Amino acid sequence: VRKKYIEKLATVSQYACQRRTTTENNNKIFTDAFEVLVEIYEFNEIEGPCLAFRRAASVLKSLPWAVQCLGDTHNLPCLGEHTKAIMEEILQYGRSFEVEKILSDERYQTLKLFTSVFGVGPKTAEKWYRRGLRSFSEILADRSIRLNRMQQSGFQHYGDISRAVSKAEALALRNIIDEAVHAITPDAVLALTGGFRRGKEFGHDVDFIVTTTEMGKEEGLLPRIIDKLTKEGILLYCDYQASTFDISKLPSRRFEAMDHFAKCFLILRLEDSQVGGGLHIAEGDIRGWRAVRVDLVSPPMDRYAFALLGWSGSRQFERDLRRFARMERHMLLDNHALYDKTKKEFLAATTEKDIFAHLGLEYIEPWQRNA
Ligand code: DCP
Ligand code: MG
Repeated sequence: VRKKYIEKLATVSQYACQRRTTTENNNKIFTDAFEVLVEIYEFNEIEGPCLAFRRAASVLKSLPWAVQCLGDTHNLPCLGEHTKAIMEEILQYGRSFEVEKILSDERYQTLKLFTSVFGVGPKTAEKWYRRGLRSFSEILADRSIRLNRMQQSGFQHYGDISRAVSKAEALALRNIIDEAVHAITPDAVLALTGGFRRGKEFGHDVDFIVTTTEMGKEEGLLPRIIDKLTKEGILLYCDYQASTFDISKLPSRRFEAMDHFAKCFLILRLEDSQVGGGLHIAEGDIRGWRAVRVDLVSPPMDRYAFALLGWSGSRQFERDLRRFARMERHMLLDNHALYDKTKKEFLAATTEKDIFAHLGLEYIEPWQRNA
C-alpha cells in the first residue's frame, strides 16, 4: 500500500476538504509532536508556525500508511523545513528534543494546566502565570482573583469534565436531549455533531444541533429545553447566548469567531443507570453519576445544512473548507451561509451534499473529516 501510495503522492491535496481522514492515525508519533508545537506557538501568539504545524499534522493524519523515512514525504504538501527537521529527529531517535524541551518547560506546563479548566483561555492563563501562580490551589487561595461563573464551574467539576466522554455517554445524552425536545415540540430535529458524528470513541464534550422543521419555531426552543433540564435536576451549569443571526450578512472571514445562532454551553449530570455499559469514570468512584460538558446550537431550519457542516468539524477540516472556498472558488463559507462573490449571490443548501456540490468538491463523509 505504502509503495503504491508514494507513487501517487502528487495527488495529495493541500486542502483537508480534498482528503479523506479517518480516526485511524498511522503517524501519531509525528502528529503528537506537531500538536505540542501548535500549542506553544498558540500560547506565544505566533500565528505562522502554528498554522504550518496544524496543516502538517493534518496531512500526515490523512495517510493510510506510516512515514518510515523522509523520502516518503517527498511530494507531500504543507511540510516545511522546520516540520521535516522535527520528523527527522523522530525518525532517527524516536523522539524530538525540541518537543521534549517544551514539554518540560514550566511555563508550557502551567499554561497547559490552567487552560484545561473550562472557561480559562490562553490570555487568562498567561495573566495568572505572570502573577507567579503555578497550581490550582494557588489560584483558589489568591483573594485578588475573581473567577467568573464559568471558571467557578470549571474548577468545581474539574475532575469530571477533564475526563474524556465516551461514545456510550454521548448516546445516553442524545436520548436525554431527544426526550426533552420532543416533549416540547413534535417536529423537533436533533443531530449529534462534533467528534462523535465523525466516529470518535471519546470526546471532550458532546455537541448537538436542535431545531424545528417549522421556520421560526426554533426561537425560544433552547430556553424551554434549559427549563426542562433544570426541572429534571440535571442542569449543573448553563451559559445561554441568544441568536444574533442576521440573514443579510456576508459569511465571516474569521474562523475563530463564534457563529451567531442561539446556543448554550452546559454541564449536565449523567447517571450511571442512563448509560449502556456504565459511566466512563475512575475505578472506585462510587457516586453513580458524572458531570459532562454539552453544547447545543439552534439554527433556523433553512441554515441546518451549514450549521451541521460547521459543527461536525474537525476544526482543521472547517478551516480548509473555508480557505478552499475563498482561494479556489471565490466564495465565502461559514456556519450560516455560502456566498458566491462572482455572482454576488447566496447559494442555498438543504443538505451537506448540496454545499460540497456548490463548492465543486467530492462529498466527504463525516467519518472521513478527522483532518
Ligand atoms: N465549532 C465552530 N465554532 C466554534 C467552536 C466549534 O464552528 N467556535 C465547530 C468546529 C468543531 C465542532 O464545532 O469541530 C465541535 O467543536 P469541539 O470543540 O467540540 O470539537 P470536536 O467535537 O471536534 O472535538 P472534541 O472531541 O474535543 O469535542
Ligand atoms: Mg465536541
